[in-house]
Amino acid sequence: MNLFGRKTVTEKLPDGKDRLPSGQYLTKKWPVLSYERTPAGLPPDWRFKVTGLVEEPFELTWEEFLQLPRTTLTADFHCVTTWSRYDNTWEGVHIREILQRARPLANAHYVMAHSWTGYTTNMPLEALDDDDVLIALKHDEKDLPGDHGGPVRLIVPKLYAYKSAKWLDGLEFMEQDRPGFWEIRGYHNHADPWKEERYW
Ligand SMILES: Nc1nc2c(c(=O)[nH]1)N[C@H]1C(S)=C(S)[C@@H](COP(=O)(O)O)O[C@H]1N2
Ligand SMILES: [Mo]
Repeated sequence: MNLFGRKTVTEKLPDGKDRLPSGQYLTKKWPVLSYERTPAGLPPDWRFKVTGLVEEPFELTWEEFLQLPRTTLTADFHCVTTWSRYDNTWEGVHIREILQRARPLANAHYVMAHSWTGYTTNMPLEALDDDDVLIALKHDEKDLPGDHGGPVRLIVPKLYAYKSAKWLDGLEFMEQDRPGFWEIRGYHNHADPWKEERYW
């Protein structure tokens, strides 16, 4: 009980961490955060490109990408600028659909996500290869709006949202780590919200 006689309940995640990471506040709105201008839809020559250290590099056209099996999951979203939005329902292609086709080599330790706008973001393969990571096409049952990365973006719920590249067109598997767009400009390389890995 606090001073006002209300219970102060801190929601916990199954692993015991606070659901709301320290330094974050909750919003029901969904702010748009983009460095670049929202592109005017998918480029006609868009391909989803899996490159680098994988046994089976591949490219998919939009029509081929849409044929991949779909999954739906609900996850919280945490932006480094301190807003969090709970219970986003994402529909898209689970990352393991991609990983099982590509088969990363033993020396693939990092991944660079690429946007067709030029945005990039890096993460350990371990962070990408997780149960709740997907390439999203829908949010809360609607096609992903252009401002939010539509028609196709990456979602990595356990890291700050700058790892969730909007307007995705490829994943590059690497042996050595390399900083992406914001990581070069001072955002933390790893970005764990529960460790407040915001800037470095
Ligand atoms: N291509 C691209 N992806 C991006 C960004 C960006 O500037 N460009 N910003 C990142 C940041 S900092 C955040 S918080 C989220 C915001 O996603 P939203 O605009 O859908 O809320 O997208 C991430 N992905
Ligand atoms: Mo962000």
